[in-house]
Amino acid sequence: MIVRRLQDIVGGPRDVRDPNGHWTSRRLLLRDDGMGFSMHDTLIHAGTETLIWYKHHLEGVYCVGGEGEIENLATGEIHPITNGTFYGLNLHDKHLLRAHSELRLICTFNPPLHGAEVHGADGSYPPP
Ligand code: 9YT
Repeated sequence: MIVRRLQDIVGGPRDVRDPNGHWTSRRLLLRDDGMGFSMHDTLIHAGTETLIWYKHHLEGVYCVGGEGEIENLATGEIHPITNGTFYGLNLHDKHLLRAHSELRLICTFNPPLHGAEVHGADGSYPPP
């Protein structure tokens, strides 16, 4: 059984900062933990807009705090995000993520991240 607490991750190697300052990802579960997915407690900082396109991963996201929106760049649809909103990028959907206030998101990735990934210029993480 794996038991971890956020307070033990903050400030350590599993606490990954976006080089552009848009988000902070506290990586609770990673590839080497062997569960087939990763799970992160992620903060999207207020006032940011981030291009995301996970070509090599599927991501499920559950909002537990803050307010923002996601714009699907294939369709132009904009969906508000608040506490209790889930979205799943089942089509590797290219999108813009905007945080009106600080968003707190629980993110899961399949395949799992290995730990230190940050976004490339196209908004993706490298292939596993
Ligand atoms: C929602 C989202 O994808 N935010 C960017 C950070 C990423 N989810 C992560 O690695 O925690």
